[in-house]
Amino acid sequence: MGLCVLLLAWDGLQHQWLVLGQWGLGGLSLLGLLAWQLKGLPQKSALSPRPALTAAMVQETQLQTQKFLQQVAQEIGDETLTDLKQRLVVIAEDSPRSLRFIIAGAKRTGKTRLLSLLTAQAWLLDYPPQWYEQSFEQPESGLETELARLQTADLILWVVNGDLGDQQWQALQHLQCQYHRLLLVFNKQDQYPEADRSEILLQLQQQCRAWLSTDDIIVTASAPQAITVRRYLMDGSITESQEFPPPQVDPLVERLQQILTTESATLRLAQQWRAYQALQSGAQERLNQARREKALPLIEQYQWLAGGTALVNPVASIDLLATLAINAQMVLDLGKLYQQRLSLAQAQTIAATLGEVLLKLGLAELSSQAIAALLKSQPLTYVAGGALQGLSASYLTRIAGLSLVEYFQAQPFTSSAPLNPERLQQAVEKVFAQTQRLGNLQAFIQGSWMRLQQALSPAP
Ligand SMILES: Nc1nc2c(ncn2[C@@H]2O[C@H](COP(=O)(O)OP(=O)(O)OP(=O)(O)O)[C@@H](O)[C@H]2O)c(=O)[nH]1
Ligand SMILES: [Mg+2]
Repeated sequence: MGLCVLLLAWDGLQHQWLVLGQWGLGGLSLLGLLAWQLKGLPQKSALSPRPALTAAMVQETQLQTQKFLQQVAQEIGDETLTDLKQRLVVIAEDSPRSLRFIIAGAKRTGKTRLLSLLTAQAWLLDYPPQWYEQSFEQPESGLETELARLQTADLILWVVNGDLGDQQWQALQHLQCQYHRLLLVFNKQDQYPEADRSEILLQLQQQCRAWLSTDDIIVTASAPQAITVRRYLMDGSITESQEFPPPQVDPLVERLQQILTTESATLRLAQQWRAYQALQSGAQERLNQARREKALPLIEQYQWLAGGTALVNPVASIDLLATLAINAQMVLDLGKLYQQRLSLAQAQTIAATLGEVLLKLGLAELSSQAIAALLKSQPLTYVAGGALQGLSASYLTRIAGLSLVEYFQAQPFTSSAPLNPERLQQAVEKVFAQTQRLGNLQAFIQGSWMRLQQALSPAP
């Protein structure tokens, strides 16, 4: 725009250059518009391609998994991990087996037709591949479940009939990050005229160029449409008939034969690598579960402590209430449970940050209001002020405690990593969203109120 203004001024001064100036203005405006358009386009964030998988890398992953299982076993008991340890041995043995090929893609893209053509081929191997079909639904909430169903595939043939949608593109990226071998099959090519077909192919190649070689994007027609064939007979008459051209899958079969001859070992390595990763996640889940079971009673203790204090000594502001609710000792205790090496000063910083997050997100205010509204419908009004503060403090302690559990859970084993306030905030948001449902809050209030009264009543 600045350049346009300059050109305008220059244009006014130099009359003899009028025509050229107008061209310049027009051109610059067009350029500006183009740049604006390009900038406005959503930028796809491409995951960077993984380095090629080697036997040494898989061995390293095996050792890591073994070590991790040992660490977890030390903490939660050997017997809880017996099955996972057995699985570790089975994966390492890697006994001969057929490779699993999954034909995946959106509905009605021609997967079943391809499957029947490919299973009919003679795959001259001791263990011919096993074929499966898997429809890819456009998931509304996350890709995870869809991708999990492809986890066992050694090779995925992803079938499209044209452009690759955004979600499919993301799915493919995630799959390649998990070392899944991918082939992109552009099927039903007979539906397009030659020029459009080349253009779509080029676009697919461009979209996936960071992690898929052009050899792995293959054009097929698994069941071409019938075409009308016109024959001119000797007597001058014309007959017309419908004929089905033969399927065109030869390039795909060739590519698959090539992969089977040259890459079988790598495909098996990748499957081993994924199996070790799955084993680690399995162990991590059990560890989280066991730690959570220990963390909950601990959080409850601090809940009653904060609730009781606020009930007896109501504080003047919501800020003070948040401070009272989050105790550095709770951070230390939970940190210890999650094998985080925290000093008292670090625990205090975390407690203060948590308090700030609760206030910043307006959660302290919000939960206090929600509790006040619920209290109005309960026969507790005679102590409403104290009750409101006690219950709010308990509730905030609970949210803070559960957020810490969420936060520590994602930290590596015995870590002394510095606090990441952003991740802490995400943990708080997640926990708050889970606990905020009305039924949960109501149940919490009923349970807590009884508990707080018990804590207050003088011992017999
Ligand atoms: N024109 C054309 N049609 C095809 C081609 N391949 C398959 N079809 C047609 O597409 C339709 C769907 O084919 P299927 O093989 O059942 O597709 P699918 O992906 O298994 O479908 P779902 O299992 O329902 O998701 C059928 O009517 C096929 O005849 C092709 O190469 N060209
Ligand atoms: Mg099908």
